[in-house]
Amino acid sequence: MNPTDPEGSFSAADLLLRRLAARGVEYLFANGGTDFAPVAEAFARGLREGTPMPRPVLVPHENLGVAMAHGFTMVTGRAQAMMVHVGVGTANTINGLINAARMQIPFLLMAGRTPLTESGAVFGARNNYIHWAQEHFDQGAMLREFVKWDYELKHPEQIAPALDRALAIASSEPQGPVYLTLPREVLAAATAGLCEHTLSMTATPPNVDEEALEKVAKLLANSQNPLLITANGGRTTEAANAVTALAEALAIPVVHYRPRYFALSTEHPMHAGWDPHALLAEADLVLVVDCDVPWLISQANAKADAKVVHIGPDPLFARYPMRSFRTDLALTGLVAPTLERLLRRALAHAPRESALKARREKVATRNQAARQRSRSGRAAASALTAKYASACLDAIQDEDTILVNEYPLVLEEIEVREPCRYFASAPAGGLGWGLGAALGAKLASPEKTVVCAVGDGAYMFGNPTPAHFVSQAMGLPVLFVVFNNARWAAVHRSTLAMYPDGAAARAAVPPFAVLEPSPHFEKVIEASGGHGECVSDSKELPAALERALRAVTDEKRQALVNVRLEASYTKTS
Ligand SMILES: Cc1ncc(C[n+]2csc(CCOP(=O)(O)OP(=O)(O)O)c2C)c(N)n1
Repeated sequence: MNPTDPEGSFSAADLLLRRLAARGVEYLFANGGTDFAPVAEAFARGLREGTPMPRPVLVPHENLGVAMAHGFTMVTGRAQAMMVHVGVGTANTINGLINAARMQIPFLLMAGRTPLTESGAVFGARNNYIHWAQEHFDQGAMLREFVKWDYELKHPEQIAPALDRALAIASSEPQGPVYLTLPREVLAAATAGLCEHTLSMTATPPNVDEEALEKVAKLLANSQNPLLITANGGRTTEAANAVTALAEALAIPVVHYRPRYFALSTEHPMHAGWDPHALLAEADLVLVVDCDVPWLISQANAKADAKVVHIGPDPLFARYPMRSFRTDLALTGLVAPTLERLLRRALAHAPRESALKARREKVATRNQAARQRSRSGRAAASALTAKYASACLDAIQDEDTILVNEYPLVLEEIEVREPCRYFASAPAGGLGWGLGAALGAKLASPEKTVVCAVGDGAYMFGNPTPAHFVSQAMGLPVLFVVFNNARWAAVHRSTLAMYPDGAAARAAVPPFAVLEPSPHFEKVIEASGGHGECVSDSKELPAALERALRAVTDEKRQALVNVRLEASYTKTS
């Protein structure tokens, strides 16, 4: 084929776009360079010919693009793809990729590869000075630790098998990102044509071992004080329902420790709050459900005679170099089917209903009292604290809201009864996730209101100008609420925790933690047609949030409220 002849046969890039669409990839997040020429050409041809292809989303920073794909998939469960520019673009994805890997988010990351050939004899060969310096000995090496699989396309005929294999591996449990590099000559080369059938399918999830399940069921039926700790137990509606059913039927208090999803309604009688450490002192059986860090060993531990059971698609978190929480049993399985079967088996052991009833009442009373205590003084608008701002944000959200939280929300103040509408950042803590994740969530659920809570630090890590650009360009109105304390409080807190009486604690200005003068973030969003407000008087916050919400829901414009918290760096709280 004459490769420049648009009427010629298919190039590998043509097949790439068709194959992604055929495998159900709806969006191709993209941040291109010289490696994109065959893909750009194929896309224009496909548009002209009405070929089904993923919808491109141009994202002017790679980390934001990965966070968007993450946000889309955390809401839908459907893996998406991104293509970035060779090694330099890949380098910019790695923060988001680490977050996605630790959250087991299936995701296909593709990158161009500088043209392999120098002479110009092969179509697509080097024709730009950057093509030499951009070559890597091993481009995948920089992210290999955080992908399940990586490969470089060697030949155009590999498009279908390589993409099918990549997506199948990404979507098989435990799920995660994969990486494929695409040399320019290979992308531009002609292929024999389409391959219609699927070559690799997602593997079935691990099935829990019945014998081990029976052991846990017996422990559960005989336990006087069981405790369930989870972080990801609400990853899907089915999983959240299964956790709730187990907790209800067997009167198990459920702690969400550093949750990324909510498994139980925050108002559920068995919802035992956000900190497991005190409850460990009484628990004789601890179920650790899809939870990488169930407690901090430096703070507390399970009782010596308690049994600890870890449950999840990867209950050992095998990709974590060290993780030594006591494990008497580890059940490999998806949360929903495993807990459903565990409940059936535990009930078959006929736990005493009178004992369950007494425990249910005791746990519910204690949880209710704790909830009331932590929400007391909610309405007091005297100080513009993170707690007060969280309560104000809570007041403007309802069952049709998706909440994306990159740290600042005080969870005690939040009322969320439905599964799969609260999402928080990955345990890897790669800042810069929130803005993109919220935009991805909005892309996935245009009918929902998406509210994104970030600190001023997280906001700046989130590539705000690219984020507001994408919001406007793609018509994705999100309400961003910046909890602005003009500092990196977490960084300073960690210094104080290690050196409570040290020089840094006594310093007038905390080292490496002050973000002053604080920018007018509300003006950044205005540059992309958004509604921006700054609030420094607590009494004005509810009305400002209402106005911003209306801009999002009624005017379909993105909005930002810059909440100037009363936490100057002279205070340590
Ligand atoms: C990419 C990245 N760089 C640095 C850090 C270290 N870090 C953890 S929390 C934090 C400060 C976050 O500031 P902000 O969002 O304003 O929240 P605050 O701590 O003030 O509550 C930093 C810099 C990180 N987690 N990720």
